[in-house]
Amino acid sequence: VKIGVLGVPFDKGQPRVGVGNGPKFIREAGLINRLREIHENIDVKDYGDVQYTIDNKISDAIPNMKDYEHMVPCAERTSKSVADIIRSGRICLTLGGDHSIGVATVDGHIQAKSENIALLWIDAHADLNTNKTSSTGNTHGMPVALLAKELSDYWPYLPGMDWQKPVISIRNVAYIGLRSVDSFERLIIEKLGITAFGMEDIERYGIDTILSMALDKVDPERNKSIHVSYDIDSLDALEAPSTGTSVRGGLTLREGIYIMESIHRTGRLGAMDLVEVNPSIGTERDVRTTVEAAIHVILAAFGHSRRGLRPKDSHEL
Ligand code: DIR
Ligand code: MN
Ligand code: MN
Ligand code: MN
Repeated sequence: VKIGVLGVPFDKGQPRVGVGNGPKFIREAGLINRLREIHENIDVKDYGDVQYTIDNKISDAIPNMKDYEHMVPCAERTSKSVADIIRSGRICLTLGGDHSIGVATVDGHIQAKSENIALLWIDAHADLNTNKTSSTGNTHGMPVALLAKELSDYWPYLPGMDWQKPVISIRNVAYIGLRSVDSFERLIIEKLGITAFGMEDIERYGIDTILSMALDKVDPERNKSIHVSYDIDSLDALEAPSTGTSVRGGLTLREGIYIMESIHRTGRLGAMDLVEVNPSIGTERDVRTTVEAAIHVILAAFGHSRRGLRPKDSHEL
């Protein structure tokens, strides 16, 4: 397994400072070496952090899209980096930063793999607002709406975003973990029949069944490259307190890990984002809890086994 790690220390998609330090804290907790320790066939390359410069040509700010002139150049750089990493034969692991970067990582994945991808959006929130429906103007609440073909008519012309095609059909998107959905988002989910599993569905069916149901919808032939965009606030606020918009009643860490163990078993993970870890929120202990949760979820995605791995030459014992 070849992995490319990319940091996107972007925090302008939401109001709280600190989420830009997510990549730094996750790396400092030993992510790269812990990935290498999963087993000897793992090849990890760290591509460092995406740099961008604010685009002064974007003078016409878009109504109700905060810091648009920051979001655009960061997204363009991120998309290119993700596409390059995937083209070089690696699974791209992007560390956020806030979830507005999901536009760019999914776009990059689609650019690199011309075939359809299946997108799993693991989140307490639907991130399905347009600038017309958002009550906050925060772009971390908008990435899925920017990506979906079916919603492209509902956006104004977005200067500087011409490279970004709303290429994914919303039929290829499944949500898991929803429990804080705005009323317009709910309307869109119902109108378009989007595959969306809220916490009550997980309660009812269990996480294993939910995952099969999700893949039956977005990847029925089990042949797509899978993109998992994992918002750490999908986990319960007790499991991941250091995040900007935590919501109680979420996934346990066990369910959160199980999702990625299952996706690993498909052998078709193409890219994963781990976003919204904010080390400036909560106590030192909260930060440690959250960063460790993020790392456990990531390690599961790349084959870490909770039952332990057999030693390589165990047949000789
Ligand atoms: C809300 C909150 N739906 C918004 N979104 C969050 O601002 O659009 N996304 N917290 O992660
Ligand atoms: Mn999100
Ligand atoms: Mn969220
Ligand atoms: Mn968010």
